This record gives sequence, structure tokens and C-alpha cells, in this order.
Amino acid sequence: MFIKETLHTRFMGSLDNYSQTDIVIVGVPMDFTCSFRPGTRFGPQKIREVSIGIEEYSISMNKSLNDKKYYDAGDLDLPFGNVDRSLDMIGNVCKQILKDDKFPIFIGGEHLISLPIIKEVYNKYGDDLVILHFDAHADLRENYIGECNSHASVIRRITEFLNGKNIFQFGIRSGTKEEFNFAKNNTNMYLFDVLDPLKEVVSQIGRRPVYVTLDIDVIDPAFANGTGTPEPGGCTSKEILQAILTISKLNLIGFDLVEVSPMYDQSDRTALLAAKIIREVILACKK
Ligand SMILES: [Mn+2]
Repeated sequence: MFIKETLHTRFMGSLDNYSQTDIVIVGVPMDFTCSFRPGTRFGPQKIREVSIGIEEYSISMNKSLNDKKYYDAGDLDLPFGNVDRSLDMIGNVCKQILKDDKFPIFIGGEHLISLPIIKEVYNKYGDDLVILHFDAHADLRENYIGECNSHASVIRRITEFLNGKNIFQFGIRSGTKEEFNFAKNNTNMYLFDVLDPLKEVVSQIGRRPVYVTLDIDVIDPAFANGTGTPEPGGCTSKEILQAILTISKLNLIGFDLVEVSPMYDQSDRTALLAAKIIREVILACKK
């Protein structure tokens, strides 16, 4: 299905057939708007590569990947440097997956990839949709050096079509004064912490459809240094895994994990954590 076949490795346990699966993993090797260190285009492939090093069974979920049907579609063949065309392609792929009633998991790449994905998710689920955003950064800039389509502006762009009252931001500890002022009136932002505010929010969401976008830099660089814009003062790897367990009760309808940059990732610890998070999300998926 629609993906380049130059891939060597797929996410562990991936089945071979798109049509017989309930969950679809897509790699998005895009890092064209990164504000600091580029390299996230290599994220998806590294995460797949290290995924074979972890178990298919999860103790916390008490489930195994063997019980799930998912397909790793490989990496999108993006026109490098062309942001608009790349975003269109990502959106089209997401649209197809949603139309086929499958659960999309996108692996970045930079955070801007979430914009066309969440647009398509919103088109399907409408105003009932809830967005959970885990990140060190607010991503609410009006623009970045004049560029509206930037990974530093992704959540701001999303508030232009989706009511910000349905967006919940966790772990945020970096941004401009303007971004925090904007958040006060337009989104639900929880500074520094992840797990405690998340538990409160989860109890209010009920059965509404929930899309989760997770920037790996929400986790402290001590645990996840392999990212383009690391930001000290984040949560632990244990906490983020507990967060995934906490949201597993919700009506999850899609997920993306972005900003893993293997070139800065000593001992692949960031990619490994990402693989483990993705495993837990696959297991949390009701399909
Ligand atoms: Mn970030």
C-alpha cells in the first residue's frame, strides 16, 4: 500500500497484509522545518530496528502483540524539502487509513506531520474529538521566522480548525510569553507535569474519541536525548509509560509519536523508549 519498498525492517510483529489488519503504522521521514538540529527523518527506521529488542508481551497491559493485527506500511516517499506537498501526502494516507476504519499510528519525523493527520481525524470525528498533546514545547507560535508551517506552530495551526478547548497539553515547559498567553484563553495547558493532570483529564473525557500526539521531548533528555530540541526538566520514561497505561481506558482513535532523532541518541535509548511506547499504544488500541 502506497509506501516505498526500500525498507529493510518493519516494526516487530507486523503482519504482511494491509487488508487483514486493524492497525496501520506509517513512517513519516520529514524534518524540513526543524528549528534546531535536523535528523528526525531517520527516526521511523531506527525505531523499527530497535523494536526487535523488546518483548511483545507487556506486563503493565497484560497483553501481547501476538493478539493484535497490525501492518507496518513503511516510510512515505516524501518529496524532500517540499513541505506543502509532503503535508498533502501525509493527509491523504491518513484519510485512506481512516476510511478503511483502521487505527493509524504515525511515526515521525518532525511534529508538523501531525497537522494534516489531525485535520483528517477531525474531518472524521468532528467536534467530539479530544486531542491529548504531550510535549516539552507549547508549539503555539503564530509562526517561526515568518513560516506558518513549522514544527513550532503545529498546535497553533490545529486551533484554527479545532476548538482549542478540546486540546489538552501536558508536560509543557518551553515557549514564548505569547504562546503561554495564547494557551490561557485557547487550550488546556498543564505545565511541567504529565501524570497527575492527565489522570484528572481522563476522568472527564468519557467515551469521546481521543487522538494522541506525543513529542518524545516531553520526556527528560536524561531518558530521551535523541531529539532535535531537547528540553531539561521533563518527565521520566517510567512516567510516560504510566501515562500510556492511564489513557488505555479511553476511546483512542489514533496516535503519532514524533521528533526521535537517532544521530543524537546514545545507545538508542530514545528509539527504544519510542518503540516501547508504540507497543503499549498498539496494546491499548481496542481494535
Ligand atoms: Mn517538542
